[in-house]
Amino acid sequence: SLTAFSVFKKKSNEVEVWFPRHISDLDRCSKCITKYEPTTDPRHPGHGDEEYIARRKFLNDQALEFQFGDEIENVDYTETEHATWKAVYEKLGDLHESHTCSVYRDNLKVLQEEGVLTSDRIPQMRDVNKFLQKRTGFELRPCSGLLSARDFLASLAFRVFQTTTYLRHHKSPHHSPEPDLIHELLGHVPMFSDPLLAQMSQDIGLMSLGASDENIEKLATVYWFIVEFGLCKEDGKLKAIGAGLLSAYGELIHACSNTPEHRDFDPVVTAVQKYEDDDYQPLYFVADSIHDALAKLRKYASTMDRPFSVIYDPFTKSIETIKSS
Ligand code: HBI
Ligand code: FE
Repeated sequence: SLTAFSVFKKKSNEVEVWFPRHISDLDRCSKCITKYEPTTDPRHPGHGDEEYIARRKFLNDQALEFQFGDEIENVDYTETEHATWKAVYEKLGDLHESHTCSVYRDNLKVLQEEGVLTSDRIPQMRDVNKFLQKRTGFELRPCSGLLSARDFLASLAFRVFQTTTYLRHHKSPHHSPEPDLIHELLGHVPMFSDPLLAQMSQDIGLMSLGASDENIEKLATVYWFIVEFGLCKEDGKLKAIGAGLLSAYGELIHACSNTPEHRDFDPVVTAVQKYEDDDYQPLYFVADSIHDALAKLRKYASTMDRPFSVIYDPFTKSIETIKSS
């Protein structure tokens, strides 16, 4: 089948990388990379647990079947899964006032008031989508694990967030080496409810379309340090804006403490910073605000070279390109 990696269109001397032009093309953007598989990696808390591995595979296989236009199927979560959800939900709640930004707290409150996020039950993706639709037009689409950066970022261009549907292992509720549904729902969803964070995510996605491997790496790194592990300053204190922090009790405390290094967010510097993906970060970037991060990112975007510019049409959910002269 065709993927962003396998299709190249050759025109005279130029090689043009295939990229999705319409939201339905995201059916071809589901390439997973294997890292931290519970089947083979002893660092995965589910390693050796056959029941967990089978459950994760069942949910991933179901996610892979999803095609554009399908109604998202409800998942019948087990009592163990609901209990894991509840444990994480309640423990993270202790840090909300002290460690999370106001955008997060405000949106989480609305999600709770509308009954979309409750501690007792794992919400269904369809119900979350109804909420996001009226806030920012972002939508969750089921995916089957860690995607290639190229496919993952391309989805953001269409305000689509590829979402895992399995949960972390019940013996390790406060840490997961890979994205899981708890990370997506408690970390990302309240932030994608914010118009500026939504716009910033879509901007990163639009910049990624047809970009060189080198630029994809830079954009993935910016995404990592701001959308996943970003901090901002509020009332003179460090607060989390990144979903990887908002969904991880231990690292949330670490990130806002004096232990790690903190530097001002600057896309030019951030884009080439090496990062840690199997331990706490030794370094975090701090933005003045989400507004400030978006402004800096837009300035950075104008310096990224591509032989064409990209226009997103929200009415048809499609991309037009204009050749640069
Ligand atoms: N895939 N499902 C999923 N979720 C992520 O958060 C994710 C991904 N693939 C790549 C990725 N994040 C990172 O490389 C980002 O920095 C782009
Ligand atoms: Fe994430």
